[in-house]
Amino acid sequence: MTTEERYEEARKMYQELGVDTDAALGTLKKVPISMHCWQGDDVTGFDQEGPLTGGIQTTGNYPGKARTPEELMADIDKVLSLVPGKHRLNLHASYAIFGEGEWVDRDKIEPKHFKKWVDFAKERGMGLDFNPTLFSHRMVKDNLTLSSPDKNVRDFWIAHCKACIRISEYFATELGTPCLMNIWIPDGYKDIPADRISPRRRFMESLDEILTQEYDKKKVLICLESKVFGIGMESYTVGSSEFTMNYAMSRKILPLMDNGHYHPTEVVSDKIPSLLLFYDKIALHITRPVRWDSDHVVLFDDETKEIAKEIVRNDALDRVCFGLDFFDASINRISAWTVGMRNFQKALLYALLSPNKKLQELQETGKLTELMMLQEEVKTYPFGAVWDEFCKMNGVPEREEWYKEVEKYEQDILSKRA
Ligand code: RNT
Ligand code: ZN
Repeated sequence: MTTEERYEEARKMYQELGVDTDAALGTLKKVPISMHCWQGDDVTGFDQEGPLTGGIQTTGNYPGKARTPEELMADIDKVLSLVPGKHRLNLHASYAIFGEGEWVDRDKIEPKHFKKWVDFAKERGMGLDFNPTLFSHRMVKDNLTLSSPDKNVRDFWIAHCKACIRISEYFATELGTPCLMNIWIPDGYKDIPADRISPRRRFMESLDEILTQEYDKKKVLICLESKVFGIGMESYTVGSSEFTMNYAMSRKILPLMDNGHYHPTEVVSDKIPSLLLFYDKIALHITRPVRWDSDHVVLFDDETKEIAKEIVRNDALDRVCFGLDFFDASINRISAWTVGMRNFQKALLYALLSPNKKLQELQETGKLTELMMLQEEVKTYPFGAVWDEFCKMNGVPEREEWYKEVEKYEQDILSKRA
C-alpha cells in the first residue's frame, strides 16, 4: 500500500471518531519548534575555550562534533532537511561569531556578532530565539552569577543580559518575528545554605535592573527558566520554581518550564493548564530527564505526549513557545536532533488526533468508565499512517528512511572532522 492509500484508510477511521485528520495536519504544519543550536557541539559555543560549567553536563564523545560556525550551520541544515515543517533556531550568546582577530567579552557583545546567524536565518525564512549564557565563563564565581554577593560579578552579568535584550530585539527586527529570550542562571549551593533569601533577593534585584533596559515588548518576549538542582548545586538553587513563577507573574514576563527541572514525580504536563489560567503565554524546554536533569533526547514517550495533549486540548498552540533542550554526545548528533524534533511533532500530532471534545464530555458527564475505555482504544488507531502523510506532504523522508541520509552525512562529512 502507498502512503496515500494508508492515509486514506486512517482518515476514515479517525473520521468515525469525530477527528479531522486533514485539519490536524494543517494545524501541525503551522507549529514552529525552536531547535536548540547546542545539541550540535555539546554546548561548547564559540566565545571561550573553557569547560562546560553551570551544573549541566554532556556525556559521551561520539565523533563528528561541530567545531566552527560553518560546521554547526551545515549540521543544522542537515537536520532541518529531515524534519517536516518550518521551525525556529534557538541560539545561546556563547555562539557569537567574531571576525578575524576580534573578540569581546559577554558584557560587550553586540548585534553585529550575530549577523551571520541572522543571515543564516533570513535565507531559510526562520525566526531566532536567544539565551544569555550565564555559565562556562570565568565571571561565574563560586557557582554564582546574578545572585552573587560580589557586585562586580552581578554587574558583569547584568550588562550581559542587557546586551542580550538588544541582540534579541535586533533578531526580531531583522526577521520580522518576535524573539523569545530566556534567562537561566545556574546559581546555587552544593550544601545546606545558611541564608536562602539573600541570594534570591539579589537575583530579583539583578533581574529588575536588567528589565530597565528599554525594549519593544512586541518584539522581545523575555522568559525566566526555573531549576531544582544542578551538579554541584544539589542542596539549593536560587532560581527555584516558586521564585520564577512569582517573579514572572509580578513583572509581566513569561515563565519557562523545562521538564527536567522538577522533582522526579512532578510532571510538567500537569502544570501547563494551571499556568495557562494565569499567563497569556508560556514557554517550554522539552527534554527527557533520566533519573536526573540528564537532558537525554526527547522520545515519543508518555510524558511528552501528555505535555502536547495539555496544550492542544486547551487550544493553546499559539500561547506556548516550544523549545527543545537536550544534549547527547554519545550518539550521532544529527540523529539525536532529528529524533527529538520529529518526536515532539509526533506528540503534537498525536494530541491533534485525539477526540478531545468527546473525551472531555465523558469526563464532564461522569462517564469515567467509558472515558478510560476510549482513551485506551485511541492509542492503537493508525497514527503512523497520518504521520507518514505529514512527512510526505512536507517533502521529508518517511519513517526510518531519513536515517540513510544521516549515515551518508556521517560518512561524507562528520567522519572527516578530527
Ligand atoms: C539548564 C537549563 C538551560 C540549559 C541551556 C543550555 O539546566 O536547562 O536551559 O540547558 O540553556
Ligand atoms: Zn532548559
